Amino acid sequence: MHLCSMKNLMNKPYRSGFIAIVGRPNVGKSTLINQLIGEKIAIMSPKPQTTRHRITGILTKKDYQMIFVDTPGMHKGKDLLNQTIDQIAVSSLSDVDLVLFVVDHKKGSAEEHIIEYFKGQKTPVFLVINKIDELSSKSEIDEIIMSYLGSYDFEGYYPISAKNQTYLNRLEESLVPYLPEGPQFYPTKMRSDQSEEQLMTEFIRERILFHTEQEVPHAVAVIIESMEENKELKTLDVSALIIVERATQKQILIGKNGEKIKKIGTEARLEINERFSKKVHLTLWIKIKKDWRNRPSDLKAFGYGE
Ligand SMILES: Nc1nc2c(ncn2[C@@H]2O[C@H](COP(=O)(O)OP(=O)(O)OP(=O)(O)O)[C@@H](O)[C@H]2O)c(=O)[nH]1
Ligand SMILES: [Mg+2]
Repeated sequence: MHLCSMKNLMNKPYRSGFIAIVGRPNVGKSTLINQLIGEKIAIMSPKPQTTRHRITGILTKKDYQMIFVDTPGMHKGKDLLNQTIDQIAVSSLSDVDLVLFVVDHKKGSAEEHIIEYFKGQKTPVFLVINKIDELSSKSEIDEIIMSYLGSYDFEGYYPISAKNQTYLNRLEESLVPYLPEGPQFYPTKMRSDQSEEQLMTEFIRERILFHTEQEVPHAVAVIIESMEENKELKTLDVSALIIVERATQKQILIGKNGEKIKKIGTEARLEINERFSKKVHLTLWIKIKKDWRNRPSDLKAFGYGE
């Protein structure tokens, strides 16, 4: 054996790469990214279309760095906001080293629509079958896999439960060979490329998703208006604006005697306090902006789009 090949055996090359997580809304993509990197960087909710941005989660180990890209659930939406966020997911397919296509139950038309996007590109795709905790037997997993055989040449099939962390280690190990040799792109402690401000708006929006129904969650945007250290009280004073489309939605958010908005505010504040280890004083305002989801300038102002 040559000396240089011995050296290669002893010094494993560092690997680093980008892995996109795509799939239909609500299959558990954000839950998966949070569990993989061990920190909540993407909000999660039982409502479809929770994620609206391209969110980066960074996992750094001794031998490799994986940069996961969480994407909005792909579907054919009607309004401009939906088309914009669908485009974010589609554009995440290129310029990555690997794609994790997350599904839960059997293949439907949404999955077929997404598979069409894979056909035009060369990036390898893993089929990740999530929520296996909801299945009662292994044969149900086999049935799901069978329903995908023949529709695309997947690189591998990975049943998991993101919620219960089942088989996540196995999935992570299987990703390593797909990372090219490369440098550590981000500092070891960095978990996401989101700013504090972005995370705060998302935590507030998550609480709104939990406390509202039907069209309200989709009609809401949140922006931080101001953020200031209060030296006297040793607090961080944050003022956030919740945008809705109609007066009825504003009423729903306020709730009887203002109880709903109070609850949303308290829960968001507690989470922000804990996450940033700061005592936060949070003030929420609600503003009506008719049809903002169809106005390019509003979408941009509220942080949507690339
Ligand atoms: N039973 C079960 N539920 C899960 C699992 N993973 C995620 N969920 C639930 O599925 C729902 C959707 O999870 P998200 O992570 O927000 O899904 P998403 O794919 O990011 O959704 P969008 O952002 O809307 O595209 C939440 O209620 C999660 O708790 C799992 O492994 N098992
Ligand atoms: Mg999501």
